[in-house]
Amino acid sequence: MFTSPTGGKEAIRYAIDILNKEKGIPKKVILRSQKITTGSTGEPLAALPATVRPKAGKDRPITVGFAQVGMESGWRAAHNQSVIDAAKDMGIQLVYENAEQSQEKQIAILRKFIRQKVDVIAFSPKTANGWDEVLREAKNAGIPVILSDRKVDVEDDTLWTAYIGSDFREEGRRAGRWLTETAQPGRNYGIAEIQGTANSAPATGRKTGFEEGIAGDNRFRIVRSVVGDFTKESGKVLMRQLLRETGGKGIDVVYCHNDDMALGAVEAIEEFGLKPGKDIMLISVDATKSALQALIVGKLNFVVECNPLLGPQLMKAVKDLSEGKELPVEIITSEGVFTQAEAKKNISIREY
Ligand code: GYE
Repeated sequence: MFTSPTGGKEAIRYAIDILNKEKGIPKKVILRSQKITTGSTGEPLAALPATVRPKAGKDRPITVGFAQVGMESGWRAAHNQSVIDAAKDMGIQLVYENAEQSQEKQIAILRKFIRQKVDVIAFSPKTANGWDEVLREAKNAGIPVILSDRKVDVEDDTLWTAYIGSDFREEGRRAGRWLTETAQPGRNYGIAEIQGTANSAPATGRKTGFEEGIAGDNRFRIVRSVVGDFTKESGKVLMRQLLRETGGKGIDVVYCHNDDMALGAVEAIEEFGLKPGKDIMLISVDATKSALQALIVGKLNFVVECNPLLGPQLMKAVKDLSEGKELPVEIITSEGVFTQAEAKKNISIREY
């Protein structure tokens, strides 16, 4: 049997937080539906995630172990700073480690946090799989885990307490929808896709969503789909390869899963002697300042926002946990899209 939470308590709580002008109010929350089974003597058993342990003393700050995935992009740098600043603002002790794009290192860091008996673990999982064992160890140690920015794919979803981040599939759909709405009628378009890190939640979601966004429109065909790693270098190298393989023919649009790869692709297209944004259209995701600047000068054509400023929502979730509140299973952040006109209007107020 599964519970279906009404959301009344949470609605009032968030309304009070909004009135109190609390930081980190999410755009959308999804509540956890609990699986109820019966125990050996027939008593109902709810499968629950770990909850934060009672505080040893009132004056001891909450300790959060944060395992960052790497420093691969402008988005990641903004995300990183947002987490560090929010911990400081909210008086939360942050134990920070960076896994430098290695899942092995990230797992070792989580084990170190478990040994250190932190109150809460938060991390941005590099890829979706391979976390069941270490998350089981965290749950057995009674340490709640909050997923920041990327989800995991595990057998038992009570191994993590909450996910705070974006709807990547919707980001992909927004990119695809813009293309169908602005492309010329009756013309065929060859699309090259430069994906983010293989098996990472953003790459999987953005790929699926984009295909959904252009589905049924026979003007579009994805002629190449290659795998990068969200770095500018990977975008440049892969775009060079695509241009070499095709002689620059048959690729009308490049859809990049993040800005850094798109800006790398721009450089490769210019090197090849073509005009990015004109000879070849480019669509990107993240909406960092450098991408909006490229959009303004016409080297990119459309940018979908992915909000990296998740720190306040993460630390508010930690605070709510420490006060014994139950967290929503998903806390989705708000984000939009940018055409060249919107980039010109907003560039000066962008925080990252
Ligand atoms: O799009 C990219 C970063 O996980 C949403 O990872 C994040 C992605 C983001 O390297 O720039």
